[in-house]
Amino acid sequence: MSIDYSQKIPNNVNLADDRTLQRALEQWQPNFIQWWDDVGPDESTNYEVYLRTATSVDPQGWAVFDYVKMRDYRWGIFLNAADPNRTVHFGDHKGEKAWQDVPGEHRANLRRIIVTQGDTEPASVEQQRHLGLTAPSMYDLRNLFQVNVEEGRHLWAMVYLLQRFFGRDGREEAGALLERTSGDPDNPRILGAFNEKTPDWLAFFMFTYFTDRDGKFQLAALAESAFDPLARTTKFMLTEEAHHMFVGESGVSRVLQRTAQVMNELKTDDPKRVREAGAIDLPTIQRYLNFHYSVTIDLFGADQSSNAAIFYSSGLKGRYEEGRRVDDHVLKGQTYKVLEVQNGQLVEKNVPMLNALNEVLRDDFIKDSVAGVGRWNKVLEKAGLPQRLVVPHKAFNRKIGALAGIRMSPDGRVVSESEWKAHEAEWLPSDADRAFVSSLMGRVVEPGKFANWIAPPAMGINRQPVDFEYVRFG
Ligand code: BYC
Repeated sequence: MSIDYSQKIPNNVNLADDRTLQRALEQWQPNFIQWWDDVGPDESTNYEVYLRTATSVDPQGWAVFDYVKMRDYRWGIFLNAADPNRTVHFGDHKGEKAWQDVPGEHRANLRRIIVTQGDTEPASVEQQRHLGLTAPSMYDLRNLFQVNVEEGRHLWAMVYLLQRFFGRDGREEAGALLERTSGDPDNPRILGAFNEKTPDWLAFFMFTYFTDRDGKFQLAALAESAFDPLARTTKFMLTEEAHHMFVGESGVSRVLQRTAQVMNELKTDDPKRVREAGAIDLPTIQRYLNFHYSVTIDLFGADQSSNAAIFYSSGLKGRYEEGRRVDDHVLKGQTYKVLEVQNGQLVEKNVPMLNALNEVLRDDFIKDSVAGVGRWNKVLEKAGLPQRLVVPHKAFNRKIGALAGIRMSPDGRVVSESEWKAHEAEWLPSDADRAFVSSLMGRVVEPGKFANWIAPPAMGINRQPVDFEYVRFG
């Protein structure tokens, strides 16, 4: 399973043995580079960045670090090792041998899932393209670029599946993945959160904490798939994804650490005074959290979805940690609680579990997210501050599913339109909040220096010192 780097496209799938596929991918490759040049990280072409590159899919020592110009990064196709005895372990095909090819009857659905997954990867690169110009440190700049090149690789992962298993439509879909653009009114990305802006570094950290975590849960669900190549490729993507969530979690922690320090120095919790001292006040951080959390939980789809039931029963997409659950893994006749509004009140109702699998995954995501917010609160606690961050109610600011469009306060009260209007600027980032955060975003890139609004990290990348030269500007 070692990766062949002597090829134009590094891979561990014996690409050289399939000349037609190799040619198709080699034709797509310059279009990918063109896309990277057009909408990838701004002004970064000549930078040499201290990046990790996958060298194997062995969890022990799978990557090396070195200086790389990003457009020379060796994007390639890396699948986890195959288990020849693997069987389908949920849904109607439970117990059958896992599929090495796409069964005709599931072709359209599988293609749709792979395209939706693939679409998010380049979208996030597009959303983050200007952030390098306002990096709070060289360390953070490197992390941004690491995330960007790996999202590019995740696009390769999905494009491989499309081109290898879906013939002509697969090639067309691979092309279209480079044509849609985040936020483009005429040809937008598929899912809502991937058309939002990521205009500043607080937004970037919230995105990598919350939205990359959607990636973790969706990829984990796809890693259960009966379609073995999808399972193997998403398993390896999860290895890379962990660092992205680390960037978000530690990024927000460091913002909080700096804010707490300023609050303690000034002995104040007055947002105005915290802002005057050049730090980000806690209510603004809470509003950013509310926004990114609510937009991200929409990514799990409608609370009741017949697609979700079909994806599960036909073996295309499992649950998070399917193998660890103790039930029949078929779920027929079982129920799950979802929320809806009746007479102005939120009520729970039981629905068939198979139709509620988007909600099941959303609830798993929520548990995991809340745990990390608890770790953020430890930063405040350690600083001796009584304030705490909280995740808003699940029904707050939703645009997808039964709760879409319901006016709801973050603490879970159904509110009138006028109450919503009166409080919106306390609950979600206002233009003024965004303008303030953006006013702090100067570029700090001398090794070891950090912008005033964020604390340095506890340690560097790959055991390098914090003041290591992570980026060499050409
Ligand atoms: N925005 O029946 P429903 C990542 C659409 S993130 C706009 O609930 P379903 C990453 C839906 O497509 C992980 N539209 O749909 C993170 C459907 O449209 P059609 C990405 C939405 O199929 C950071 C209609 O509404 N991976 O990797 O049950 C950086 C009805 O909805 C949205 C995946 O998502 C939305 N938020 O569920 C980089 C995995 N939500 O058919 C990367 C693959 C729903 O009526 N995708 N719609 O036109 C899936 O499994 C499913 O497509 C979804 C939707 C769970 C997303």
